[in-house]
Amino acid sequence: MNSENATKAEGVQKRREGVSETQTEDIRPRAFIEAHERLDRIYSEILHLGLERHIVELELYGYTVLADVKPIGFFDDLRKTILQLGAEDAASGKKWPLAGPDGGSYLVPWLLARGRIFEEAVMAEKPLALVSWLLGESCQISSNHGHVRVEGDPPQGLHNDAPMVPDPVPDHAMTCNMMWVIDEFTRESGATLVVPGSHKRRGHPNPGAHRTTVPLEAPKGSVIVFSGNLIHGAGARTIPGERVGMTVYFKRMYVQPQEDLNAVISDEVVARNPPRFAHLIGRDNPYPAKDFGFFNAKGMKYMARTLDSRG
Ligand SMILES: O=C(O)CCC(=O)C(=O)O
Ligand SMILES: [Fe+2]
Repeated sequence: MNSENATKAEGVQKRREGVSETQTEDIRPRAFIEAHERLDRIYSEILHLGLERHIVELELYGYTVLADVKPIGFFDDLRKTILQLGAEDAASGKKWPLAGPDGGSYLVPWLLARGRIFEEAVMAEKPLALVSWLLGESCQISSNHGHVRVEGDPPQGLHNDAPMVPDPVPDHAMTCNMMWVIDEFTRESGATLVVPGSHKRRGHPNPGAHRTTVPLEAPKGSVIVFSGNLIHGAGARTIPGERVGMTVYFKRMYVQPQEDLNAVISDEVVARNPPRFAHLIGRDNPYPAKDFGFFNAKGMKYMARTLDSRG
């Protein structure tokens, strides 16, 4: 830590104590102190990992590209595993087409419940720190998908990742994505297309929005993090071969998950991962209450107030 960062960290320490020069004890209610501590943890992590530039990019453009998240061999392993699982789905009649029955592009769903490598990916510290900044520490995983795009299919329809929510969507992101760039993203390869800055427009795209997009160009081995309010969609691949991307889709804690990962991930898998993993898959989500019981009390710790949308 350099001296500038050390001073900033000291500032965090002082705030955590919550005591000003003239006041000797922190009189704030416990819930407010805890909410403040959550903000401090997000702040410290961003400084510690040197992610300040990425925060500015997320704020301005609605997306950012991270390098050096994992060694390149990790991305090779992800590719092999996703394609193998996709082949298994096809063999068992469960292929999930992304461009109609005649298209060749497909989705490989439920990844986090289908291999240890995905457990490691969702816990990667740099993208997870940015996700926590966008959605708060209480965020959870909605789904984990492989997106295989092939030549000849049209681009995906543009959308934001706030489906079923009418305009105007909330100012803050309710969801966001890690997009793991497993094959190089270029316009020709079928990179995700985005409308820079559209996360501020608080709405779904208008017809013709494709003319306003740019491709998210990024080398293999990158991880893109983007706000769920950003207008985006997979581009058309115009060269032979396959573009493999992997999303880890995150949501605020009160939002329904796309995949009920909590129901299918075993206690054994939870036990071999860091404590945050259990929370991320929804182990302690108080919703929905079951059998006329009250909410699951374990998740109540986040029901505390903060004025910050990241808290
Ligand atoms: O595959 C991509 O590039 C984007 C996929 C996407 O945005 C989605 O499925 O919601
Ligand atoms: Fe999307």
